[in-house]
Amino acid sequence: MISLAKCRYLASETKPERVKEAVSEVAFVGRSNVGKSSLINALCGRALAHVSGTPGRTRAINVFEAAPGRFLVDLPGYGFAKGPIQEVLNWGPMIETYLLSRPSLRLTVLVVDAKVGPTPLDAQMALWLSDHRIDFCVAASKTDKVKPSESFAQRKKVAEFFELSPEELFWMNSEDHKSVAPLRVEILKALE
Ligand SMILES: Nc1nc2c(ncn2[C@@H]2O[C@H](COP(=O)(O)OP(=O)(O)OP(=O)(O)O)[C@@H](O)[C@H]2O)c(=O)[nH]1
Ligand SMILES: [Mg+2]
Repeated sequence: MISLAKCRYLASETKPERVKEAVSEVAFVGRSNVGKSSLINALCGRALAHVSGTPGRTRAINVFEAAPGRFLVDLPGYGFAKGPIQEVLNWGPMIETYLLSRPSLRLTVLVVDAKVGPTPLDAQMALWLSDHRIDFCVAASKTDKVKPSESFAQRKKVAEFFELSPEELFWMNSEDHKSVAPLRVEILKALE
């Protein structure tokens, strides 16, 4: 039985081809600062991935291993810098090369901000994933920032954007470990 509680840090690489071969893996993508690293920590029940209030904290492909050859992959966020910095660091191509070069990739979790909703870059990412036949699910983060009275309507709105039903959109807040349980189930299924 795979357990995310046993997840440990494995490696940090800036070159996609340097990441070890896996049996199965789940990758996390999304806007910078949306809460990808926090989500990984919530899923694993401890502080594994670096979290920061400064966008662009995760700059490399960070790999965590839940069981031999079973990876969770924290990818750098997009959209925090425009122009030269983004180009020099080559982040877009790094993420895309990674996602296209992993036969073991079972699922990609696209994380979007629950309150902000999907941005044009998130829409582009979803389209890119679909175009490349990469299986993905959408997880809305920071749901604690949405007023409880608006929560249902907001969940429905974000879900509809991705042509999902509200129940198919994971709705979570990294401080509330119970809220990440349904996504954890999905991830464990993918890693099996
Ligand atoms: N209120 C609230 N804040 C959150 C939540 N998840 C993350 N944050 C905060 O959002 C900020 C960014 O979180 P990270 O997990 O570092 O975001 P990231 O997507 O990994 O960012 P990059 O590594 O820059 O791509 C931090 O200040 C977190 O504490 C959440 O569920 N609710
Ligand atoms: Mg991060």
